[in-house]
Amino acid sequence: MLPYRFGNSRFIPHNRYKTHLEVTMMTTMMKVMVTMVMVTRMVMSRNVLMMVSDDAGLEMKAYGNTVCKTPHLDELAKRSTVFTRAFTSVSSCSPSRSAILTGLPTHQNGMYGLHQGYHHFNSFDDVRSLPGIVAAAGVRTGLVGKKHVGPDSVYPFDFAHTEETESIMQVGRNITRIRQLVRQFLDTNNTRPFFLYVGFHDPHRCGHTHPEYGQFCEKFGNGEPGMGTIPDWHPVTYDPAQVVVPYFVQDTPAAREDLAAQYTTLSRLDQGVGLMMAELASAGHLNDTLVVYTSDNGIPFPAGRTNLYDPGLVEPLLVSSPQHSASWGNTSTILASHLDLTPTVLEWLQVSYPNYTIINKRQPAVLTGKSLLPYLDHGQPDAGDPKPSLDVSKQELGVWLQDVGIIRSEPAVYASHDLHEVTMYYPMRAIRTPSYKLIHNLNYKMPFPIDQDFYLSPVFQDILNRTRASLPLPWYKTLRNYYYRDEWELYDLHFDPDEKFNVAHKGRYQDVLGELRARLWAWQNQTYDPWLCGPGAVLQDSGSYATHHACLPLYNGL
Ligand SMILES: *[C@@H]1O[C@H](CO)[C@@H](O)[C@H](O)[C@H]1NC(C)=O
Ligand SMILES: *[C@@H]1O[C@H](CO)[C@@H](O)[C@H](O)[C@H]1NC(C)=O
Ligand SMILES: *[C@@H]1O[C@H](CO)[C@@H](O)[C@H](O)[C@H]1NC(C)=O
Ligand SMILES: *[C@@H]1O[C@H](CO)[C@@H](O)[C@H](O)[C@H]1NC(C)=O
Ligand SMILES: *[C@@H]1O[C@H](CO)[C@@H](O)[C@H](O)[C@H]1NC(C)=O
Ligand SMILES: *[C@@H]1O[C@H](CO)[C@@H](O)[C@H](O)[C@H]1NC(C)=O
Ligand SMILES: *[C@@H]1O[C@H](CO)[C@@H](O)[C@H](O)[C@H]1NC(C)=O
Ligand SMILES: [Ca+2]
Repeated sequence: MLPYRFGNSRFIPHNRYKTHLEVTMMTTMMKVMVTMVMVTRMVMSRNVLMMVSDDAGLEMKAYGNTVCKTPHLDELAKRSTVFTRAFTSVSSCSPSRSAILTGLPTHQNGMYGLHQGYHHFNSFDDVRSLPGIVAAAGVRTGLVGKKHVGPDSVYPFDFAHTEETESIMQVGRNITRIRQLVRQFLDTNNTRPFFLYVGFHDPHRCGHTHPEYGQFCEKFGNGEPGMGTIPDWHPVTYDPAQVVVPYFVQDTPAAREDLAAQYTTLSRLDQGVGLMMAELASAGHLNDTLVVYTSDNGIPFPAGRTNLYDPGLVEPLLVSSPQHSASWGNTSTILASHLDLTPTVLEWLQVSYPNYTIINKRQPAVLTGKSLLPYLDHGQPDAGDPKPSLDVSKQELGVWLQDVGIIRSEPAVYASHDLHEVTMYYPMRAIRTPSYKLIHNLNYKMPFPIDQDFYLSPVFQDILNRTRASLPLPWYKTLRNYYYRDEWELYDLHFDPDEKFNVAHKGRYQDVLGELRARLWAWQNQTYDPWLCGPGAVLQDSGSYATHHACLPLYNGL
């Protein structure tokens, strides 16, 4: 047990935001503490290091992958609660990062798609994000690496070295450069609490923008002629025959080579995470900093990034709290969402969410996520199984289905996707419980769109080539059913964790479908989703409908 752990997180000393009475109470409590030196230090500071990787998945030992070598993430997992059912709220870079930093889903914060270039999506001007909220409470904020959100007024950082100020290759992939910048941030002023966000660009693909460095920029800085060196990186290479091919990727030589390249880039990310932890330790902040590691969206493989299937939504999530060392290395199977990260950081820093409205709505913006700190006390010993497995027999499930009330009591996370690139309009909404996934494809009459980056990837080219040439394609879908989706997709995850059989039209699932649709609709309504009434009706919420919103029918047959 750490000397400064009081057992109740509400009583963690933090003079800056406490009333005089609370401070007096806590001072009294502290007098009974034996190790005064540590306590005094902790009183001064309560910090956050949030590390967000780019398109990384579960390729690490803590999530059952023993082929991809990630010793530093493994180390971090040993001092974290490992959330084995963590989900992004949208599987697209800028929208996801905006949701992480605001606690609001993409349709509520306005970041409907990518921020860069001609996509140019931005959050609404009056949205409040973590860096702005905590800065107002005296916390120093820093961002090193990929930002990919805007406008600056919504996402202000005191210290920022991003793709907007220098090359993303340097601030996002050169781990030596990242380490130098993080050290600079930690050295600048270590008397104020800080919120430091490190946005690794690894292991994002780069075949589309920098093919000279390989499909995943796995050669950048590896010391070979023309590649430069990254002094802190020791590349790890893999035999394509050895990689773990996930169920949603075709098992072909092209896909295996793609995965092997991804693994090599993951070694740079992993070593970067190790460097960040070493910097935190040498700055003396290992014991007063909440460390969060996650990735923004699913891996850039079929059914992954830009999809709301689990390969697109499932994320690694390690939360390391020095206040919760008893649960270090334990797993938590609660459903965690990226929408929980803003409430988690706010609780840790003891800053409350501001009371304000977005786009002239009469109701204040509310966070639909939850703080994860209370769950750090309820970890389970590692069961070694990251997949949902509730051990419900078919018979039990029959009973379960009849009692919709039980389903209602199941926890849920939500997802909302509108675009990725500006041309890729494909709005989807989803609710996921431990037992079910329901996806609403609003634009289901159109083929699912493919982004420029993924299009050129070997794994997708292989699917196109094999489909065109009618060659065997050992994949769990066909190109046609990947493109054309039903309006409602319901998956029974106990029997079908790979989401292969849509049961939305099956009679015995109609109660579940109705229940999940109602909950999804209520969440969309609560988060002011402009897509609330699609595709069969039009939302009216102003003028004479200002006080009672309505979905007015289009008679379009949908
Ligand atoms: C953090 O706290 C633990 C437990 O009290 C202690 O063993 C360790 O030395 C501390 N580390 C630092 C860097 O202060
Ligand atoms: C460090 O932070 C304190 C508190 O906000 C401030 O008064 C001081 O000027 C800062 N020092 C530096 C070197 O930035
Ligand atoms: C990475 O950054 C270090 C420190 O700035 C620099 O010396 C090195 O050349 C960079 N490597 C690449 C590949 O750009
Ligand atoms: C973590 O797991 C261990 C067993 O490995 C268990 O004894 C302990 O109670 C768990 N801690 C928490 C906080 O759940
Ligand atoms: C938020 O602000 C509004 C408008 O000023 C006020 O009516 C409401 O009571 C406030 N809510 C809270 C929880 O403070
Ligand atoms: C796909 O086919 C094109 C055109 O024949 C070829 O250039 C490319 O190498 C193939 N790619 C894969 C991954 O099979
Ligand atoms: C929809 O949201 C509005 C505004 O927050 C709320 O007043 C209303 O009760 C909600 N309707 C439903 C059915 O949840
Ligand atoms: Ca991404």
